Amino acid sequence: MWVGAITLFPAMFEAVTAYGVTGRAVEQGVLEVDAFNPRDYAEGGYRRVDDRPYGGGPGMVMMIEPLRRALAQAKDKAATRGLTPPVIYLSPQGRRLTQADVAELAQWPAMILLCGRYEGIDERLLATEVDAEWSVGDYVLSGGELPAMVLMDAITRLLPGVLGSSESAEQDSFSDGWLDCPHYTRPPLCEGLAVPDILLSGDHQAIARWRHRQRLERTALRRPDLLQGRALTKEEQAWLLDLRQEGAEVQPQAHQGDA
Ligand code: 9D3
Repeated sequence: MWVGAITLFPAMFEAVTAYGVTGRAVEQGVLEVDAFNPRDYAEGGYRRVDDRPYGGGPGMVMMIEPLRRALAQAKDKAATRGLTPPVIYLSPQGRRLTQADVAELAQWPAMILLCGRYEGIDERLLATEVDAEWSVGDYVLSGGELPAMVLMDAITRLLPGVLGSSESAEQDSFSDGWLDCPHYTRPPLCEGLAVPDILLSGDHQAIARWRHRQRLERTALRRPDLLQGRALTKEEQAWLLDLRQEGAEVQPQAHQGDA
């Protein structure tokens, strides 16, 4: 996947391109990131990219022209590869990104990620240039770069060949959309805390069942919203009933077809 990043802070993207799973994807040529800095396309000795908002008020607004030229450069670069990427604007006004959205975006061969700073971008640039608008959550950040990197990281993990087979097998397991089970490694006893016996038993079927149940219980207790509207097997329903009888506050499962 080719990603063009429109950003006043291109160096921030080294966090993605130089480290870990995403860094390896860049080395493999599975991910390519080109940054385009509106500052490089700004005019005058001051290379201004922001200006005061019409109508008054605090903060500054990103100017249209430097952004338009940076976008045109990104599109030209993509075109040399036969690509016509959508322009995605990371913004608090966008739809909140989910794993399902990430999986759809991972199908594109290229995208241009537009990162705002200051109070935001002149609405006319957005109206004419932006194809989709995404938020990464309901909290206030200082700009679109970290959200763009969050999106790139989430997408890159889904690209063919990026994760090892053991890591990617996890993705199509039954538990997709549930919370993970607890994990343990050596030593078996640490400051009086033991690893659950079953994990040392060597009984792989029993271990799989225990993990399955842990996932369900943790999801029911911590993120009951993730279970709403999901069909559960008889055994899973029985586990939830046990949890409730142990005194936990677990919402009864809505059955498929219930409102
Ligand atoms: C304090 C400024 N706010 C006034 C009501 C508006 C505002 C402007 C710019 C809030 C945040 C930002 C910068 N944020 C992003 O560019 C951003 C973002 C975010 O802040 N939270 C979650 N997802 C995203 S995607 C882009």
